[in-house]
Amino acid sequence: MSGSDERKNDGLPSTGVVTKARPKTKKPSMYKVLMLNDDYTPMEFVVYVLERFFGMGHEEAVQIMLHVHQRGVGVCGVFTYEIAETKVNQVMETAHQHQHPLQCTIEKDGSE
Ligand code: TYC
Repeated sequence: MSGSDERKNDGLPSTGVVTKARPKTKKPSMYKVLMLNDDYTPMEFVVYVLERFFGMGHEEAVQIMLHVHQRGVGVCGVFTYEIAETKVNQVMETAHQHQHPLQCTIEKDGSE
């Protein structure tokens, strides 16, 4: 290099990576995926959605569906923003395909 900013042979400026000594250790914010009740979506369809997109077993899916049916809203899971957004999109897309008005939303998780 002999004081210049060029490599031995290629004549191009050399490149480098600047690294920070102090690693960032912040945990990502977490987001709840909420399922909302309505009067028209069949119970079996909600159970199917919970099993398919939230990896729930049948018993758990039935419990969550009944909770939403009785209380109006329930938590399907807590995820990073990108995953939560994907889950909501998958639920809304599938509900729309089947012409059900099922609604799902994201809420920032308070317990951090
Ligand atoms: N209330 C619906 C019914 O009686 C069932 C239902 C449950 C719909 C949960 C949406 O998120 C929901 N068919």
